[in-house]
Amino acid sequence: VIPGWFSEISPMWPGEAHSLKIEKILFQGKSDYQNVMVFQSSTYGKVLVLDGVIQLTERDECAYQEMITHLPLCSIPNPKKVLVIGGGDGGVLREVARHSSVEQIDICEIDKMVVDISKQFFPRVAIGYEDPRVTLNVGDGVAFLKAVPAGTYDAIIVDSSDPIGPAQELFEKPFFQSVANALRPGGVVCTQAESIWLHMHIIEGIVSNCRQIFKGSVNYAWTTVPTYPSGVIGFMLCSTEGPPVDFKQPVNPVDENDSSNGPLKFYNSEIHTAAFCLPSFAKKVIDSK
Ligand code: AAT
Repeated sequence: VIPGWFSEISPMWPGEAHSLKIEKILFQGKSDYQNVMVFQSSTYGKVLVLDGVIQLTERDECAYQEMITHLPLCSIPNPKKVLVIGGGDGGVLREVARHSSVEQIDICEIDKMVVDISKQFFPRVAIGYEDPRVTLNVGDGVAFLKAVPAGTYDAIIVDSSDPIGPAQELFEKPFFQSVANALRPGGVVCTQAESIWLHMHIIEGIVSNCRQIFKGSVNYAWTTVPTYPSGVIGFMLCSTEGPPVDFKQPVNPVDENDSSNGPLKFYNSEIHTAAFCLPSFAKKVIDSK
């Protein structure tokens, strides 16, 4: 550990640790679920850390939040009801709100402290909560989804932390079954699905579960996020049986004239299609499942 630097050390990426220089620690606390820290970094703006793992930085959060949101929402016409699991910082809400067809945005975040801290330190992220279509539920996403009537949502976005800690069940088969049940026919889900460089074994498991559960299409996409482990992170995108969804061909562009949340910084339709192109080593494993 280098004095004055934050190093992201975890058994999920043994033998490596990305580091950021700390200018100032702004908050340190412990919620019922995890340790919460915010610091000012020298080069990535403010950083939110949960249990020692970086959740977002001001500089590169756009790459993650825009992709996890617009990959699913731009793949179907007229999404109306959207559910976000996790994502308590509000960044995904901010992105969902760019879609004028959306009428209802529900979010289920387990940790109220993440919501409060985001409102205090990350106003350009937490701005997502200001949209009147948003309803916040504080609780476990697993339990919340079990109680959702079948066929409720057009899209579900699972902006979850890593599978060590409160998010563990969000990577397991019964959770994906509740997601499929809560979606309408031809509805879509996008889940945080880790790194092709570090977690091929986890991805393999998710893909094989999803192929059994989602009878529409099952795809893996990825993006670059410099402050996430290995600098990339992926998403599992699936649709339920019903009107077919071709995730690689976006049909529902973001309306950039409605720019109350500022312009898009990362997402465009070319990068949408490109996100589904996989390096050969990953393609081989994912296609074989
Ligand atoms: N948008 C920032 C990126 C995140 S945030 C993940 C959120 O999921 C956290 O706020 C966490 O409190 C919440 N969460 C964890 N478990 C649950 C649960 N069971 N139900 C509801 N919310 C939950 C993801 C960062 C990815 C990091 C990659 N290394």
